[in-house]
Amino acid sequence: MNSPFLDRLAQGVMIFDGATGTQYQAANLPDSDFVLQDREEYPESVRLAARRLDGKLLDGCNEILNFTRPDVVEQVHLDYFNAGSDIVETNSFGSTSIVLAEYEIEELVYETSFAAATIARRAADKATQSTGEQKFVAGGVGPGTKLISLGQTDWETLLATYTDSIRGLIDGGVDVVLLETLQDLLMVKAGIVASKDAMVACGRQVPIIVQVTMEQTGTMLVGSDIAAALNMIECFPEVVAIGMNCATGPDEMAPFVRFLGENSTRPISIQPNAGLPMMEKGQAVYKLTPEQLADAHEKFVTEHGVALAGGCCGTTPAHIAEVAKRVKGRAHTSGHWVASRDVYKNFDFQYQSETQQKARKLDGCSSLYEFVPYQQDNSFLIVGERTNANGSKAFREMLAAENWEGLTELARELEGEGSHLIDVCTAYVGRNEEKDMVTLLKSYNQHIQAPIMIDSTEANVIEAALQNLAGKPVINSINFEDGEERTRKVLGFCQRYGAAVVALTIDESGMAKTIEQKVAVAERILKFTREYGLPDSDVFIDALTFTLGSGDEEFRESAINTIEAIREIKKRNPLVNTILGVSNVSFGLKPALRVILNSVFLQYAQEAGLTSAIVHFSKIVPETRVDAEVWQIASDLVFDKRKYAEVS
Ligand code: THG
Repeated sequence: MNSPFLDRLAQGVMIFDGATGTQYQAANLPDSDFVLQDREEYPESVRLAARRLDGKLLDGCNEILNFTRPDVVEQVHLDYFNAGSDIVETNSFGSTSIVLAEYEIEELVYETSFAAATIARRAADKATQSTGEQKFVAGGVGPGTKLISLGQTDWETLLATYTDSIRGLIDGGVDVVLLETLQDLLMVKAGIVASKDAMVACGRQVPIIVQVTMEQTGTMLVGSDIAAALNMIECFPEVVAIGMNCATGPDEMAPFVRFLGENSTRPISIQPNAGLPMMEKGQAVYKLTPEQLADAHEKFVTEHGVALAGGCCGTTPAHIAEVAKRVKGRAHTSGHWVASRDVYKNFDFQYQSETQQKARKLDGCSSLYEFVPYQQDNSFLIVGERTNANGSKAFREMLAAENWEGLTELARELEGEGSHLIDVCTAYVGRNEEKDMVTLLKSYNQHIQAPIMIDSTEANVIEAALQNLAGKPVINSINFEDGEERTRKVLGFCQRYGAAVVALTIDESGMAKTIEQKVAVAERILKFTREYGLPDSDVFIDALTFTLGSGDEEFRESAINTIEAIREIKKRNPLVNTILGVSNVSFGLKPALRVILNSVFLQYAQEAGLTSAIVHFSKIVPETRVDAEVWQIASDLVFDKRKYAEVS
């Protein structure tokens, strides 16, 4: 893709702007600037709103200045460009229906953003002329005032208004979309998906920068840690820089900047406040000097790979001038992302480059709260099986009784016994699977730390789940039983929402039985997942087994074939993950025997390269805790080593 912004980013450190709200305040604007008048030059919708508002004061609505005082907005941009900014942010922080509704102008989202982008574009073009260096515009979108993960708004509302806002920004000529001050990972996801939708609607692609806000507590406002944030955001190749702004000064941000420097595959964008606010005469004041901010950025750039440096609350053109003096244009030498810098010369919207995929350090999935690596030290990735309407009587009964608290308690139990992920299935005949999934996930979002594996075969259920899960979940599962259409649909979801996927070795002719068949279906699946831009490690191949409990002649080799298929799939595709619903192997047997057979099967599968398993973990026993003879009998069953009685 051709992007002058990315070309410039590849060359060296870029300087963002500083705070704008305080600049407007400093301009001592009269109240009349916060009243929308009916003026001929305004778009019809704005004129309509003006007539309806009838002189009402929209106190504190800086977005309205895009109509009433474009000269002031433009001057603030020019002040920052003149101070050395390479890129400024449009005056559209609150341009969503959620915020604008507080001023009764929620229908003006597109117009407000469009006007903001037009003004910043004009300023950037003027500054490019006057300074002789190319200046850029970031279309800014803020968090709004409602937290989606806490149920204060919903996916459709947030996606729709973010999309309107970003369409306005793109149509108005921005070079990049900047999602900033984000406090909730589901909000981040909605912002990214909205950016993609807006690009399609506008017919123009622009890169995305995401900046989250880390509170002094060490997490985002709703509790996400920095690893969960990075893990989720790295799903999206459209995001070209990841970072932080607001809440604290550079000192408090330093540990997270370090984390991003060590782990992020994307350049880092940091805009701290001018220190923590001090209260003086009922006013928040920020005390960090321009030199202190520049000192911090110099350290961030030299040690942690910061590539975009700016300021947030309390920073001024004087701060930006000092930061520019120190770090502007510096070659990128630090930060893990520098290893994949070539990406920025050859940027692709659909795919992470191979370099970027290989550089990815946070190989795993995440919940709203935490990152969970696929590779677990001394263990396999444990997926709790009991939160499943098909797999647990207790779950089924609580679902029928709509006992959401009990269902949440059950998930807590799985976490408590060591499950890294929770496999959730709400398919229950006579009930609405999608509605149950959404209700349950809303509760899990607030009470369960572990990431979710969405266990459903229905595309609508999977999509609804993805719209309600912050972080990066795993979809369970796809297969080719009904051909390729549904598989394509679900892989499209992985790309759109950011998710990993489990793929079963089932094709149009049914469940693969031989090693060769299982391996062939796996290879066919991987062609698809790669086509949809999924890194191999985000694919879990499930080579499935039939139960050995039936005693059917046909299935005697089922477990061996599964184990050998896993070995071969791992050998051919070392980065791919493998998974099994282990308890399947023992359906129909007595509970005590199931414990042994499951444990034996799991151990041999692990030795063959199995990386993950859906299990009832408290019922898995290690070989050392099982009577040797009993273990041997179960092994013989798995490996189909029948001993026949001598016929005399
Ligand atoms: N592969 C993938 N996903 C899967 C499976 C798989 N999801 C569903 C299933 N198989 C894995 N989950 C379970 C859950 C429970 C049981 C088996 C597999 C189980 N339950 C007891 C039973 O049915 O006898 C009931 C226990 C109870 O009622 O408490 O065995 O293979 N990708």
